[in-house]
Amino acid sequence: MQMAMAGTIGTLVAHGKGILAADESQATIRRRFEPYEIEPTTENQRRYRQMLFTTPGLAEYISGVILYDETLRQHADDGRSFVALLAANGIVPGVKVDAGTRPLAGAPGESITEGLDGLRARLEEYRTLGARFAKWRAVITIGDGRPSSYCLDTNSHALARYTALCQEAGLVPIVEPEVLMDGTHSLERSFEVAEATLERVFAALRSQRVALEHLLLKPSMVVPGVDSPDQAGIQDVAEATVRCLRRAVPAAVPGIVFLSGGQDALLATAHLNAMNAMPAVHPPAVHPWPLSFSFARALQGPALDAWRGEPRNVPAGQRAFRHRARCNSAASEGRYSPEMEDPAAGTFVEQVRG
Ligand code: 5MM
Repeated sequence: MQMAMAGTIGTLVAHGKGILAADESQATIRRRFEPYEIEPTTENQRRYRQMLFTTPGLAEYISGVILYDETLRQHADDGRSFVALLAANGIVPGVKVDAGTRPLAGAPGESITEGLDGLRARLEEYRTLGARFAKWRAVITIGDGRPSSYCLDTNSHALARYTALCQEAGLVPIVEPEVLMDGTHSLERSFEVAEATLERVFAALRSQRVALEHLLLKPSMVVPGVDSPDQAGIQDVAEATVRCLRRAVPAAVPGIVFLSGGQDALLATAHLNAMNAMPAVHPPAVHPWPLSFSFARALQGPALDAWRGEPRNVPAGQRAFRHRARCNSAASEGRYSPEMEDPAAGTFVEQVRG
């Protein structure tokens, strides 16, 4: 079991590769489709995911895909299950196993992620269906009096319960404590909350006898609130994020794959790249763990924008998707440059050059 998990982790964090998060729940995919007036039918969701998963050359940049329960059971037009299709291309199928967030009793404005009831049996089924890794997302908000210590503890406890059950079932757990970007908070406040969150999460993991060597961490980058008057530069974000991770994440963890959290797609790539190309800050330029990506919006956004639900736009959607996958692959090795973007991204090139 442990050998198998180590093998899966090695594949997921292979050099120059990252993970596509395509595990949007019904409510989330409805929100993503809405601006394009795409009906969120089961068939449209299947066609959208098929476009992503059949993108030519994807396996060069993408090592794994996180699926939603329904997608894990769906098939491509050629009759192959999505799981079989991905596996045939050397891409590891994974699955979101949490049941989403609900209000945390006694903590107004905070949430707890549910889904522990019956999880052991569900993990068995997911394994049989071909999943090799799993994901559970906890959501932490920053605001007046938030996050509460109570919220950090209950979410860390649930994350650790999930992680222990995954390891028992031989599925690699991705541990995702997302600190939301919503708010007016500063970069410093974001740092404090990220550090406190990671400390609680790793304390809970240890107390629940989890093997740190057999999990992947999926954290947020340390960024100021989206409405903060003091936005941070690319280097500031990269340095704050790496400093925070170095303080809170044990070196035994075999890989860190960031979420994008609603950042502009190109900026998320630039942040990841800056972290992987910072010899001047932390010589030598080697971090204790590979730093890669497990993006949803920052990988899919431009593809969805090109596709717009139209069959004739599939090639354009796949081009846009492959392009972002390629740029993020380069960023995971610190060799991304804004020149890799289209001429249409000229403004961004100038912004990065400063
Ligand atoms: C794809 O979205 C994932 C599931 O969200 P819901 O359960 O709310 O539908 C989400 O966990 C996602 O994997 C991460 O947040 C990363 O996505 P971003 O867009 O932040 O990179």
